[in-house]
Amino acid sequence: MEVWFTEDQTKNLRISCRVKKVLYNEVSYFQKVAVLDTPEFGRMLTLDNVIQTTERDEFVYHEMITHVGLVTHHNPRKVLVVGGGDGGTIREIVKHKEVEKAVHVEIDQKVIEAAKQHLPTLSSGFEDPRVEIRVEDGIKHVQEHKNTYDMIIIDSTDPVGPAVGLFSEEFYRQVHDALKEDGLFVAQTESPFFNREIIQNVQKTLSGIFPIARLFHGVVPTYPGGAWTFSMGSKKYDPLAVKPEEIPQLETKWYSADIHHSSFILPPFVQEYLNK
Ligand code: AG3
Repeated sequence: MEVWFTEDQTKNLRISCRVKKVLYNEVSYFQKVAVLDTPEFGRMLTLDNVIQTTERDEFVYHEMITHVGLVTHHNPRKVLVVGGGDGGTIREIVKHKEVEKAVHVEIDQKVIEAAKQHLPTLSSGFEDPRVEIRVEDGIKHVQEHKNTYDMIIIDSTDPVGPAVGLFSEEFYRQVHDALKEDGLFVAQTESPFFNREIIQNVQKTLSGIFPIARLFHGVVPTYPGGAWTFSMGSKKYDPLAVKPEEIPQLETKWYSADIHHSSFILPPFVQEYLNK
């Protein structure tokens, strides 16, 4: 029997992948959590039938959501991750020796459990002694920790359901206040093709809160449209001012000194709607 997984990426567009085996399939308090083994992308984590990450293409997203900001900061010692229970973001953060503590706040214990059981190449970073995992509401954690972090990473799902609050102006102000005086943050901000309004709004909001607001991008084949954006809000450091020789040699497959800068070069159609 053929088994296929399908995500409705937009109202009019779907992605389907053949499934070899269903490795995990549970309903948590928040959502349906599944890990599927697929011939094309390896193991795949889905939440409410939305692809979160796959073994084959996760490296681009996880390297971009972490290294661009960590390198820009120069000396990130205390880092917070909100979301990203699969562990990919944490795995990249612990590659930085200067990081003394990485606090990981995930709202859904079942996502962590699924990743620990079935996504070992992502969840490996959880074992690092500098990592503290907390199963709680990221919004509340941010509200309760003022002036605490050098970098905050918002590794969220799409802005539907519980993640809506993670894209709000109020939350970005709280993130600003949870950062130290030279802190910065990075959030995943969806597709430049299908989520133009989200990107416009986030960038506009961040420009009103942070002295430096930037948009950069990478490629994630299993996400809608393939091209994917990230937004940075920074109190002091500008990612564009990082000199190539300051970028450390990290074990990466996508991020590099050249990619650091090229990822901020935006195609005219995006630049145009950002200027509006
Ligand atoms: N966060 C989810 C990004 C959004 C994907 N959207 C989609 N497939 N419609 C990824 C978490 C990985 N740590």
